[in-house]
Amino acid sequence: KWEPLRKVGIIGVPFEKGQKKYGVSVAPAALRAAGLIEKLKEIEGLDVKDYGDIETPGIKEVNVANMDHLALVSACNKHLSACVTQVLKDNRIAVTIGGDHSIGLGTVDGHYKVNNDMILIWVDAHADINTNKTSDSGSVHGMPVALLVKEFSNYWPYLPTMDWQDVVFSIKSLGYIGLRSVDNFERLAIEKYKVPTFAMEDVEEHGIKNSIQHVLQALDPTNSRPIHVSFDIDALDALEAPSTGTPVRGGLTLREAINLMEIVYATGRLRAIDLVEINPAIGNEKDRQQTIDAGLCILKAALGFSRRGTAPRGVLDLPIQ
Ligand code: B3U
Ligand code: MN
Ligand code: MN
Repeated sequence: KWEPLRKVGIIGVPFEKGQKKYGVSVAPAALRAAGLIEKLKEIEGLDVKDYGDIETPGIKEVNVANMDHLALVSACNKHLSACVTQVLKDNRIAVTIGGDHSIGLGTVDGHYKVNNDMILIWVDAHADINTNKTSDSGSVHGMPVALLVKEFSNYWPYLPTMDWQDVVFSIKSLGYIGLRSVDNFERLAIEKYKVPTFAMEDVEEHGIKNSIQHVLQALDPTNSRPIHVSFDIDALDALEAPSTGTPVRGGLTLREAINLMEIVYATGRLRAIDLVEINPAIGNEKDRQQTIDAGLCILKAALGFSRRGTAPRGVLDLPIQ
């Protein structure tokens, strides 16, 4: 029987070279300034440890066709992977604050090293499963899933600087929620490998509760595997989270995202969360606050905050005059 783990470790990753816009690297500082650590500490019974931000050393670039800044992406993720492994070995849920979504490479690699039976729920408007052959952008934040899964090894050339990565995670352990901007070859991959996917059309039909439950059930029918949720803030509707690099209209409401996280929390099996692609440099002050606040609500829901409220522990009556 699984019980929610009540200890978390926070890792900030001020990294933005997986995409082209300035600003995602500011998100860890912006979330901290908005009270991230304090707000998580307010959650009843939650032990929060801040592991700080990871640094990416300046490094010599390599040239790989249609793959921007591979050497930097690789160096950042190698370091991040080791940090996530450390947090999990400290028996804490690894909460990684990006940064762009290329950092999903390091978080999943680091998680897999501790829990090789983990399942991965990718919550995103995009599928992020392009190779450098199928990508229109050359941005690695559209490729992390393709880099992670062993079934894709034939689709990649030799990638210099990436030797540290053991490509052992299986696409059979992956599910998607929230998709609504999927490239042609990405769709082919989802169909070829039968990835359990609740795109926005399916969320529409089944509701968010059944959608996440179906994905969890499909990946893990016996409810026995640790869960990693990689949450791209652009899964939310562009009206709910405007400060992000590639917003797409018609996405999840914040209520749906909170409910999804509450359901994952309730399994007791959540072991890692990534929150990525918040870009505080996009939009006005209200957009920024709204997006950061949405991110905080999502993390709180994943870590046991109850919208019903929590009665004081061990207290049976109201204070008497
Ligand atoms: N699929 C496109 C667009 C994209 C992916 N992820 C984001 N945008 N945020 C690509 O570039 O691969
Ligand atoms: Mn993404
Ligand atoms: Mn996205």
